[in-house]
Parts: sequence; C-alpha cells; structure tokens
Amino acid sequence: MEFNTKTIHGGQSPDKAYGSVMPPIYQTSTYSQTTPGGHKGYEYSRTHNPTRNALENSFASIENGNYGLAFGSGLAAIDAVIKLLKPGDEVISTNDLYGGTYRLFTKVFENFNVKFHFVRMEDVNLIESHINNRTKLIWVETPTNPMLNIIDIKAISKISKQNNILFAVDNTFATPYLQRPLDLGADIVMHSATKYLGGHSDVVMGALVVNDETLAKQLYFIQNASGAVCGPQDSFLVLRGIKTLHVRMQRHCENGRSVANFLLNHPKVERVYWPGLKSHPNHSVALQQMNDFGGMLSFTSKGNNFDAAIKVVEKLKIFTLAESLGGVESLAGHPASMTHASIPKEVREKTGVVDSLIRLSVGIEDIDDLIADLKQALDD
Ligand code: P1T
Repeated sequence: MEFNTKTIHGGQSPDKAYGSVMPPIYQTSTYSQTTPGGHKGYEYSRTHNPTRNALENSFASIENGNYGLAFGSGLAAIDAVIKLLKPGDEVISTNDLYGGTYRLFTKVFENFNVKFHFVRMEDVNLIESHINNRTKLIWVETPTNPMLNIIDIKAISKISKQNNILFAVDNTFATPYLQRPLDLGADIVMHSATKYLGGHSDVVMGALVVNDETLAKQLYFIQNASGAVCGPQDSFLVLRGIKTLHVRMQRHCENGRSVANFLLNHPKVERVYWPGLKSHPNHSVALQQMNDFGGMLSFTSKGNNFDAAIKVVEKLKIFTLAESLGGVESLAGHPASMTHASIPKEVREKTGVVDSLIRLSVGIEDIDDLIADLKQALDD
C-alpha cells in the first residue's frame, strides 16, 4: 500500500458490529466480563480501547512500523521513552529542540539521575565523543524546533547500531509524509500528534511507533503502568485528521516554499531558516532524507531587536499569534518568549534562538493572503 492510501486505510477495517466505516467512539472506561478474565479482548480503557487501538494501527501504518502507541500528549510519549532508562544512564540529544522537551529532560529526569548531553548533531562526528558505556539513547529532532536544523538520520543510525544505543526521532515537524525515520534506521519514532497528524488544532496527543517486538512490549507496559493515555474522542479526531495528512502536507509545503522565498527577498529580514532553501547549511541532507521541506520556518529581522519582533507578530492578522503548529491555520510565534522560554537565555541563544527570531507554521490558506499579511506586518 502506498503512503496516500495508508493515511486513509492503513491498519483500518470496518467495525465488526455494524460495518461502520469510521471506528465508533468507544466512550467507555470498562468492559463487561462473563467470568473473571472472560472478555472480548478489552478489560479496562487505560490498557486498551478499540478507538485508540484503531488510531495506534494507523500510526504504525503511516510510519512503516509494526507497533503504534497513543499518549495523552507529545510530552507523555517522550516521558514513556525516557522511562525505558535507569538512574545513571545517559542520553545524547539534539541541542536545538522543543523547549518543553528540554524542560522534561533537565527539570524532571535529571532529578532521577539520567544525564543529558545536548549536542550540535548537524556535525554527526560530535556525537561519538559523548558516547560511553552509560549512553543508552540518542534523541533527535529533525527538522529541529525552532531552528529547522536537519540531522542526518541514516548516519546517526549507523553510530547507534555500532554502539548498541537506542535511537529515537521526534518526527513532529516532518511527519511521515516527508520522512520515515524507521526506514532510515531509527528504533523509535515519536510525534506530537497535536500538530500535523491531528492537523486541526483541536487535540493534544502523542504517538510512538516501533518495529521491535521487545521494545514495543516495554513501551506498552509503561503506557499502561504510567497511564498517560488519550481518550477515545481524541483518538477519533486524530484518526480523522490523518486521513487528509497527505493533501494538507502537500499544500503546507507549497505555501512554506512561497513564504520562504518572500521572506528571503524582504529588506527587513536578515536570515530565513527553511530546509528547502539552497542556502540552508544542511539542504543536501534534507534532499536525501525528506520528500519535500514542510511548512515550518523561522526568520530573524535585521538588528536583532526584541521589540521589533514583538511588533511584527502583534501586527499579523491571518497568522494567529499562538503556541503550537501544524494545523490548517497559519500561526506565528516568538520562541524566545513563548515555546522556548523554559530554556535559559544563554543556552538558547547559542543555538540561534535570539530575541528577533519569529517562527511561522504556514497553514493551507490562499498564499496571496498569507504573503499580504506578512508584508503589512513587516512594512512599517
Ligand atoms: O505539546 P505536546 O503534544 O505535548 O508535544 C510536545 C512537542 C514535542 N516535540 C515537538 C517537536 C514539539 O514541537 C512539541 C510541542 N511543540 C509546541 C507546542 C510548539 O509550539 O512548538
């Protein structure tokens, strides 16, 4: 089955009871038993729920994996992965990543004596110098949030296999429409399904997909034992969202390209970060591992002025000033004061998250309206 067919049919079959094409929303916490253990495969909805299972099958299908797991948020999915580790273990992570992930790593799991090294992985050689016998996980976001750095998944998978280290990729920005990390050698793919998979800014959810059965069992155990699952209504909504992922992504990419080119030629703009630009430092890696370049981009204005950046985001009318990304509507954000405020200024500035950085999630509206909106906000 090809990708566009998988988004609609992957892992799905008509409901057994009445043949409904969409899975019913099984809004139940529990299931009747005829005798203790005498049930139809479902005992309690933290452990299993038919609507959530339908979604988990879809996650697995679109990421070319064997096992899918759904969680109550992207961070809950990441939390489950880190719970595979033990005190004393070490993680090597991309240095540019979502502020909430950084906060979870440094403010929660460092208290449990898990150590994190934040490394500029665009240069994969820098990874090896941090590997020791306590290194148990390599955590990669690509494209990174918010700097849109591109990390070579295949190259890192080689290092992780040579050293017997688990390798996880946060595929939120790319989605499986653009890149499939398991095919490139990752062990775990993770999503904030809140974003492109859901696609309509109406659900908070997380996803994991793996191929290995033992790893899947460990993660299902943590999912049930820790209990950060999502409900059936949200599962239904994300399943519905995934059915149009490919058509939405096509337009996100087209609009992303037009906005990147517009900003590139705007006199007030200093730098544009979008992996589809030939000037992007890792454009060649992006060309190899991605089918297109997506609708996320960031830019700085000349002079690195905090107030000027705030003025731009406040003046935007069609781009809504908001956290999050990946919905049909265009959003703008100011990472330094919003999504990445939990990262200390001196740490985030080293990765490029300066005061004038603006991040755009380019939606699927008419491109002329989006460009006109950016123009009026930038032109004073
Ligand atoms: O918000 P949640 O569903 O828990 O997902 C966390 C998360 C994980 N990984 C990446 C790459 C993300 O971008 C996010 C959430 N990001 C935002 C809310 C944001 O505006 O960047």
